[in-house]
Amino acid sequence: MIQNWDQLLIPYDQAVEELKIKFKSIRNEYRRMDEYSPIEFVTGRVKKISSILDKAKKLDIPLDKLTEQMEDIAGIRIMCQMVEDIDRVVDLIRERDGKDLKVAYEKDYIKNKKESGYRSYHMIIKYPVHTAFGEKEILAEIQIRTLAMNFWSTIEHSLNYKFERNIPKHIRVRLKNAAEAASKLDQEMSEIREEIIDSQEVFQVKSSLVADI
Ligand code: 0O2
Repeated sequence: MIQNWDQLLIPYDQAVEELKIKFKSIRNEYRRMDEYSPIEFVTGRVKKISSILDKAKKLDIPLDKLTEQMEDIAGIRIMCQMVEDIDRVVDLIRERDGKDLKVAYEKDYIKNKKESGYRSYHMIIKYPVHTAFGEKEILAEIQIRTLAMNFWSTIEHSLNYKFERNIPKHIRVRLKNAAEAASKLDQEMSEIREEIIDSQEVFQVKSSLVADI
């Protein structure tokens, strides 16, 4: 039994806030230099207590081992426009290994998509948080995905919630078709990547000129 959830979750809250700022800053830097950013937007959350308890039960994690064994109590999601951008973001994170974070391991659900159709690149990191009571290293999961992958997984996640992880077969088949379509959309966009990047750089310069007037 955990007596004080608030205390347990404080470093996770802090880690999510810090990591969001760090990745948003990278995006802002690119934009300020009028360059194409591999990061489109960033979100983050601390898992709800009820979800932590459900997952601990599902994965057989004893509650006194939560902080060592549950990897996604702190979760960051980085959305990219195109699949190639994911590699750039992964490299940006790997470059920080041993600096402000440590990369524990990576899971490539893009090369090895899940049975459900889920695609995303996951990096499990160790992140030091400086709290009022000293330094604490926590685990966090960074999910890196395209906008199309995010669209699909957000919808699939809500259907899983609605059907309590028992999505009816006819909907599952549709979802798999939709996953294929999302993958095709990513491929098509990649084919015209250079043109898209050029057009967005021009568009960004133009909109900043308008904003200056
Ligand atoms: P939430 O609400 O997003 O936090 P698992 O065995 O899949 O339960 P594990 O072993 O921790 O989870 O690792 P995995 O497979 O890398 O999954 C971790 C997270 O990836 C999940 O967290 C989801 O966010 C996402 N994910 C994995 N598989 C799927 C999928 O098939 N569909 C969707 N929509 N998301 C997926 P949680 O705790 O399940 O959920």
